[in-house]
Amino acid sequence: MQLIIGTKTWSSWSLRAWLAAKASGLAFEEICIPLRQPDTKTRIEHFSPSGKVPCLIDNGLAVWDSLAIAEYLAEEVAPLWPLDGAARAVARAVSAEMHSGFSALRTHMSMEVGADLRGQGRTPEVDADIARITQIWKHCRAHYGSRGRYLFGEYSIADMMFAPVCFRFESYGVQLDNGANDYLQTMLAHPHMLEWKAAALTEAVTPAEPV
Ligand SMILES: N[C@@H](CCC(=O)N[C@@H](CS)C(=O)NCC(=O)O)C(=O)O
Repeated sequence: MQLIIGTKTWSSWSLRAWLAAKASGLAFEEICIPLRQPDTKTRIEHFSPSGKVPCLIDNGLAVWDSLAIAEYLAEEVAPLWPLDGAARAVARAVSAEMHSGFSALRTHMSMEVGADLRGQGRTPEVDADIARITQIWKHCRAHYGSRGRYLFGEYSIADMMFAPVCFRFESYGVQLDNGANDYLQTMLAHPHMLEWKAAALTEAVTPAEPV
């Protein structure tokens, strides 16, 4: 399989699919297309019908969109959702909420892995997004997290969906209470998060407006 992703510093959607591919244990070829370049669109469209990354190519089948890729890997390669039915339903609900919401956070705190942006990006709408995200984290940890350190105990797609938020909270210096901060630190210390961050810190990026 091939996974088409964008610049690791910025591409929050790519991060989610990449984490799913890594967690599945799949041997995949990673093709990274630099974002915010004149030829970015054309290069992505060569692989992805939506013109966006991430896109997974499996034997000629293109699967685009981060959540669809995670679902595909969960069906075809390895179980990536919680095994308990109720936990799985809530994991899907919070993943869908992350996938379709939090536009203020996306707009004002775009992902810049490794950047020091402390204190920037705070608006009342962003604060409301942060409050809802930490509420989700604490609810999941309290009700479903007893078997491990992740939202549903074991590491799952739900954690991967919130992974870019973790890098944002780190860059923008968002202070959290103990319960939420414990989870944030767990995520930031995950080996795949550290691997992505190390790659982001060494890639060549041309400064440009967020996409
Ligand atoms: N909902 C999509 C969003 C994908 C998306 O917006 N990707 C951005 C990069 S993070 C992109 O490909 N932008 C096109 C461009 O930069 O030309 C998903 O979940 O995969």
